[in-house]
Amino acid sequence: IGFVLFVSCSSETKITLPETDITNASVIPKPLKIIRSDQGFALDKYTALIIDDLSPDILETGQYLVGKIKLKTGLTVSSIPLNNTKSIIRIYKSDIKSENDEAYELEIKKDTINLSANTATGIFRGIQTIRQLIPEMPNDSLSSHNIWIIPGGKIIDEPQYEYRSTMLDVSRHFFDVDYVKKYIEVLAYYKINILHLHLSDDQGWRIEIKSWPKLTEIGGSTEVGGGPGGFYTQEDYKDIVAHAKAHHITIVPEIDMPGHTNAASASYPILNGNGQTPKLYTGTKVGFSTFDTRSDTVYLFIDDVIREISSMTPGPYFHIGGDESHVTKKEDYLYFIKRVESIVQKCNKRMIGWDEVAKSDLDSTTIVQFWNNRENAKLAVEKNMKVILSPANKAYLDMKYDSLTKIGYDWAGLIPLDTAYIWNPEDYIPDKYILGIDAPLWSETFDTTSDLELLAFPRLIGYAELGWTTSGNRDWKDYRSRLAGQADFLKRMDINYYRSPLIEW
Ligand code: TNX
Repeated sequence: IGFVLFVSCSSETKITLPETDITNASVIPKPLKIIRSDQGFALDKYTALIIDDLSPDILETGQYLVGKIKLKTGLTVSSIPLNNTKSIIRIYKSDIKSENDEAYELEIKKDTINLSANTATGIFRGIQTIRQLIPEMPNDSLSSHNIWIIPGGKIIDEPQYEYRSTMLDVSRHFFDVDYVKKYIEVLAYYKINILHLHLSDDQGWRIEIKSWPKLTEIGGSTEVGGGPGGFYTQEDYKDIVAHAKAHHITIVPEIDMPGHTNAASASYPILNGNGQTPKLYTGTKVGFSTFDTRSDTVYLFIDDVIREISSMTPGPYFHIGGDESHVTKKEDYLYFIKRVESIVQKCNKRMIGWDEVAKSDLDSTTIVQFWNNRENAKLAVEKNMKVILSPANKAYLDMKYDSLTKIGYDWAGLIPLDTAYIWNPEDYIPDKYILGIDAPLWSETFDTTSDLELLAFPRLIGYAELGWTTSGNRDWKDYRSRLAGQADFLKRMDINYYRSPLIEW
């Protein structure tokens, strides 16, 4: 959307009026309630931002908004009203009705924007909505100086699910701290609140463990295709966690085991228990490695790994993988998963595992991530466990869009934009068991950030909406036009994306 053109009755003069219908705005995810008022707010060089709260986390969100307005419009919003100030953005904590921690209310009037929430996170989510409502271009026919008209009305909003995630596989190919930080900034814009990092696999161990230094020295030294690999030092990891936290995003670390552990065993051969030192692996096969599940040393090792990572991870979750352990005996697998669960709990984290873990005798607080096997998801529900949905044929970011996509896989099918968007988590399991959704991006088939982005965008934007917006508020046609409205943002962020022919970009 841009500006609506009105031709006046006296014919000659053409006046450009701004779009003032807030229900036409390209906001993603679609908010819970939008009420239009048609009284646009004028953002200009005199606009001030007033924060009625002294807590540092709220003040920080205000600073963040000032920075983002500057980036998009060039305007420096003042923190005190100026002589000519006619419009004020007000941020404050208040008792809004919702009990959801991420809920916010936004009221946009002619001279004021009121953004309120019960928490800094709610404010932060609301700020993303404000950012998306600011038009790309100023409307200079209204005044001698530039004015960005924000459409007026009221938005009452909160997410449907508390876990709205994407996973990045930094093991098959490594992506550095600066890139992950940029990625986090884009996720935040679409109100995604979890970044799941797949930190270990057969091809690479990517996180420094002080008590087992060879993991990164050896296990981090290569990747699929034989490239140089890499790893995060603990300082790097803390840096990522802090950047995520500043964007109200939780990092979920994953150490995949007992399968997918070739890089670990190549670093410390004692872990596989078969008396052999495996070579570093740079191929793309899965399911050939396993830890020795009956070795106490293995559990000492896992204890150290989970403890060191947990101590740097403020979020409540620890993902232990558990998928495709094809060379681990069934009883060994079940025993292993249960024993690892107790280690995770000892470190005060809630365990997450890929759906195979549901077969083990686990605590109902443990979370099952459905990716492939519906029986496993059913088992989880029977055990009263919460489930994260990642159905591979709908939510896998590494599947090709169509047969022409140069990278990606198609083992779970092709996933064009409509297939990615048009499905309901509730069609898989009853709503009360759904913690949320996670869209995984496995990285076997690409090694550049431009290819990474081509697979992630724009599908990830649709998964952000699936996690936030209720099914009654989702509509493919309406989404299509709002998605077209994201092109300017993606361009500004220098994000590569697939120009799907289904969208009128
Ligand atoms: C299956 S999904 C895997 C990954 C692969 C992916 C490729 C899952 C839990 N395991 O190891 O990278 O397929 O699409």
